[in-house]
Amino acid sequence: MAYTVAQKIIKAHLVKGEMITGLEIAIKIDQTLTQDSTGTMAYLQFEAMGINKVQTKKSVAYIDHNILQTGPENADDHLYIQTVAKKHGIYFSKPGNGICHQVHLERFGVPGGTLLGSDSHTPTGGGIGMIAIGAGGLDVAVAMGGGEYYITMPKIVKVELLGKLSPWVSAKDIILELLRRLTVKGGVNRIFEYAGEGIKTLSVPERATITNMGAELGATTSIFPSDEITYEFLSAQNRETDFVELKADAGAVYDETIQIDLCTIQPLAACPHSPDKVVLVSSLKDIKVDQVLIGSCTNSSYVDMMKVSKILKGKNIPEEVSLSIAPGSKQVLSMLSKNGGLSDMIDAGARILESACGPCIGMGQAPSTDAVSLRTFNRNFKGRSGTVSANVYIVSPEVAVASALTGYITDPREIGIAIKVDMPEKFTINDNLIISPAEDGTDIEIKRGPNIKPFPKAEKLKENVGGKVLTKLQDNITTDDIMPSNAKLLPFRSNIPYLAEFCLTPCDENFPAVAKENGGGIIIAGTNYGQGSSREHAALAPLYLGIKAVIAKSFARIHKANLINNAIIPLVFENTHDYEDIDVMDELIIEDAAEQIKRDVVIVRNITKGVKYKTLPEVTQREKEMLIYGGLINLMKNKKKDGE
Ligand code: MIC
Ligand code: SF4
Repeated sequence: MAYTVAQKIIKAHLVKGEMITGLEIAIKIDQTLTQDSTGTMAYLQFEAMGINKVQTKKSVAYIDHNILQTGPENADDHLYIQTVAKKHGIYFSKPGNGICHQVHLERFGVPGGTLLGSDSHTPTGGGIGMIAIGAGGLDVAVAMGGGEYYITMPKIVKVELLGKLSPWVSAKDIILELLRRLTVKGGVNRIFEYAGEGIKTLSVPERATITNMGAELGATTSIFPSDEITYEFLSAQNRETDFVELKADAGAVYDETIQIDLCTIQPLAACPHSPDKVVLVSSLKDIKVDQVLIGSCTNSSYVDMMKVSKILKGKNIPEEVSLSIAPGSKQVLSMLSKNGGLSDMIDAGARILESACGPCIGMGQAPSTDAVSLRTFNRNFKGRSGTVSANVYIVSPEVAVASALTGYITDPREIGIAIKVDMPEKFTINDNLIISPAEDGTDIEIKRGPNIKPFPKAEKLKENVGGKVLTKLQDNITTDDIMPSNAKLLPFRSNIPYLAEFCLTPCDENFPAVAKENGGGIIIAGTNYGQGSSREHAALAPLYLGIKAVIAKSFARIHKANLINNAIIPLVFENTHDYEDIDVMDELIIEDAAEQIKRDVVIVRNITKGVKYKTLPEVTQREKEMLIYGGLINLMKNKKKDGE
């Protein structure tokens, strides 16, 4: 039988189920990654499992999100993660070492392997030929403990790249083109597998820019084959022994095919406030720019940074523009500092930021009121920058730097002859910010700061589940809406009672108060509910507020899994018109809930209006059990008790 690259890796890691599209499968996870804003919770859950040492081939804990230390909370959480990592067999990447996805690609990713990360952009690893998937912290904790990871076998989409990009057009424009065509929900339950002669023109970091932003399509993951370009990258990282060749078999069958002729792509931009509002950069040319930010896990590689520094060399940023640059890792920063690239940036007037997520998650650099901000990042959801009135555009490094120089959104083809940067033959390797775990962690004491509060526990499903409709939301609600994360809130990622006070407030200011007054209830939403990040806080905060079910037109993958892990029932309207019928404060009830969930159709009765709605749980057998037993932790406890 002929297999695609993704199928080959899945097959080699298949623990349960069959590789049939739409059916549940379980795969063995080789590597895990966590970052600090989801990591604290993941390690608390790992500790609760009582396993001494991680069972993976490699697990790495990164510190890159909660970097501003304006009080003790973040530093306390970092110390917790550092000590937990040392004790339980996990590598620890210290603050300053860089953004998890960039560093993982450089130092740890292995073609042909599986990677599960508590961050939605984990698919960055697909650039090196891994099946790399983002998940909630609890799923990552289970994988660290040696447990399998469950997904619905996705459709495999072949993305055939033809030809070669024109000068000034870059990898970012390829993924923006896909977002333009498919939208933020176009990738749900799909793996995008890149193929065609065009892939040979893309280096590993460029491939990673594309797989990284596959997350914005809602995809399960994205992947490139592992070829001579992958070998060159690994060899430049002194990791040639990690190389294995991986290509699709002749005659491999894909569920869908998309063709992109690279020669026809032009510089693109995603307009406020969604990564799929993509237009030609040239159509935005009179828009004045206040802020330009270059970096993030999407575009902070050595080559990206060198392009930027070469364009900036000998020039000056105009007085009205603020340009900040965050190289993605210590490796990149160190190489820029040695070859003079960094001084070219500084001399042009750029502010150099720490190698971390920084402004991408609102950790500083919030733009001024009503500002236009151009970013090489991957998400431009309203308010994510820290300034609700800001207009954020997502662009390539080339567009960002050209615009920073002119002060207006600029098609870089207008500023002269394109510069070329080659991949280095050897990267500078210095892993002194990566701390190895202890051989024997028995005597390591875990340091827990006062910021760590117990997390809410889900309960066994009651016979009748009901409550008032607390809020009614539109399409494409993001996890940034459900659980806002900015510099003020991120330090409280291990304090759910505090965070719950802000749950859904960007959409409905009174939501936490109304939820409390009514002793919890039900959320009604449109399509693609919970798109964006992997943060399980977007399920834990609603759990704390007593949310029993979310009834939506459709759900985003990771958020739906997080709801189920925490026993909040996700239900999909069979008839989307029923959405219109429901009003806030209607009293809904699901009678005989467990039996209904088992039968795959759940009738929701609207007591206030005296009508019934047919909804579909769209869950697997295992997920049904989770909902009935009260979430993943309770299910695991029960299975242990039963000796399974
Ligand atoms: C994001 O880009 O939204 C984040 C912050 O990296 C999140 C993780 C988090 O909320 O901590 C993600 O992408 O999963
Ligand atoms: Fe960090 Fe932004 Fe990447 Fe999320 S998207 S991991 S916040 S750089």
